[in-house]
This record gives sequence, C-alpha cells and structure tokens, in this order.
Amino acid sequence: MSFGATMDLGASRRGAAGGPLALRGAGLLSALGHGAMDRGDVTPAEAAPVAGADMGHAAHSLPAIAGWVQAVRAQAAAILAEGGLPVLLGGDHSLPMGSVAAAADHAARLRRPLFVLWMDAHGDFNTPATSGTGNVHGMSLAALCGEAGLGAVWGEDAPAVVDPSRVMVLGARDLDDDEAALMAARGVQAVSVAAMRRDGMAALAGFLDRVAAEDGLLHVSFDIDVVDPAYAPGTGTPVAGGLEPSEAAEALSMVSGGGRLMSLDIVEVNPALDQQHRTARLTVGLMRYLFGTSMDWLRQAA
Ligand code: B3U
Ligand code: MN
Ligand code: MN
Repeated sequence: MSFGATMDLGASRRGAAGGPLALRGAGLLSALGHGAMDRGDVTPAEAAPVAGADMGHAAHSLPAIAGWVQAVRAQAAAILAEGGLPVLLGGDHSLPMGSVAAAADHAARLRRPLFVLWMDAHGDFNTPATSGTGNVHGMSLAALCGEAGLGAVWGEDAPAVVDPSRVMVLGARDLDDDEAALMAARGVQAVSVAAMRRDGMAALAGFLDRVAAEDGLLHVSFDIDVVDPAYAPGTGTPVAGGLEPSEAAEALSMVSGGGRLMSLDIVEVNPALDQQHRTARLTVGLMRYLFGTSMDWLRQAA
C-alpha cells in the first residue's frame, strides 16, 4: 500500500518532492504486485513551534519537517493497523523518521524486534552537533537510534525508536568522520560497496539470518543514491562507486526471500535531476526484485 510525501526540505537541492509522481509514473503500483493500492499523498501537520532560537541553523527546516514526519507516521501506522505493508514514496530521507517510528510501534505491539536495513551511499548518522550541512536527511537514522538534537520530531527525551545494533547501512561509501565514529560507537553495522564486492553478500546474509533467528520484522529504507550515479543520476547527492543495478537487485531479492519485510521507504528520487526518467524507472524496476514481480526485469530492460 503506497503513499507519497512530497517534501524535500531535508536536502540541499530541491526536487525530490517530485519523487512520488515520478515513481508512480514509472509504474510503481505494478511493481508492488497484484492488489497493491496507492493512497495518494499525505498532508503535513502544521509546523510545531520549536524551542531554541538557533535550532533552525543546526537542522534546517526542522519544524516543518517534523510536521511531515508526523503525517507519514500516521499514514504508515494506519496501513500497518489494517494489515498492509506501507510503502513510503519520498521525498527526502528525513521522512522515514515517521515510517520507521510507525514500524517500531507496530513491532513492539507484536512483541517482535524491529530490524532496519538502510540502503544508502550515506550513513544519515549526523546530529545537529556533527553535521557539516545542517541537512536533516543526513541525520534521520541517528535520530531514530536515539541521538539527541532532533527533539522537535518526537520530544526531547523520547527513547530511541530503533536499537542501533539492529541496523545495517548497506552500500555506504560517503560517511563523515564524526558520523562514522558515532555509528561505530553505537554498533551500527556499515557495509561499504568495497566490502560487498570483497565478501559477496555475506554481511547482508548474516543480517537477514539474525532477523530470522530473533523472529524479527524488517523495515527497508531504500535511498536511490545507493546505486551508482551512472545508472541513477536523478538524485540530489550522488556518490560515485555505487552498486551496479544487478547488485542492488540481488540484495533486494535476498530480502524478498526472507519474507520478513514489514515496511519500505523509497526516497531521494529527484526527477528534476533525472535524465529521461531513467532513475525513476530503474528504481521501480529494482522494487520488482523486492516484491517478486521482476520476471528478470533488468535483463529485459537491457
Ligand atoms: N553526510 C552529509 C551528506 C549527506 C548525507 N545524506 C545525504 N547527503 N543525502 C550530510 O549532509 O550529512
Ligand atoms: Mn539517505
Ligand atoms: Mn544517500
């Protein structure tokens, strides 16, 4: 069950707000499989006033982003409550603060641990104190793991939404120094593209084994910049040396096979930077490997 959030205030470059339309236009619903439906776009809750006059500098647009996160959380929670699988179409990567929070609430109700697979060139593990850009899409995973500074989203002393030791960042290749140190200190497993080429999919396989061993549920947060910009140029912060489409497809197929997927984000597709819709099309094609609708899509598209 997909829904859109047309928000890109967490990024430096505008345009990812057009992601939901681009993904739908590229055939998202058919990729999600038989019976999938789209709920349209959420409307943000009114921006909450934030205490602390300099908050806006350390984390740009945080009050407005918090309003969107709240709306995403409510929609994802409603879909989960109906027994559906929420698919958030972003928008930038700050929005999953809402979808992951909804998944965590739902998993807690079922008394099962939530695991998060964050497929991304970046760690998104900065805080307002470590961020060089002030962009909230570079802080969302840290906030979910309980780091301080984005209190406007959940309230300053809210507990961590996710246990950092149950998080894997896959495809990481652009971590800031302080960010990498914080991830290591908290026990977030970051797997670089180089490590994936060296070890095959062993790290991901081990992670998925853990999910199964603990009878966990899995949230996948897919930032399209995990794929190499040669194939996916339509994104705001491209980083060379990314995954080949076949590698991303293999990873998503492995997740699909485990049958533990509970919710999904598809973020950072920016049609304003795309070339002939190829990034949106590739993103949708890759999702076919997650939902078992691929029919060897990559080979057919080639
Ligand atoms: N680490 C940098 C760059 C970045 C993070 N996420 C994206 N870009 N998309 C930052 O701004 O925190
Ligand atoms: Mn990201
Ligand atoms: Mn990224």
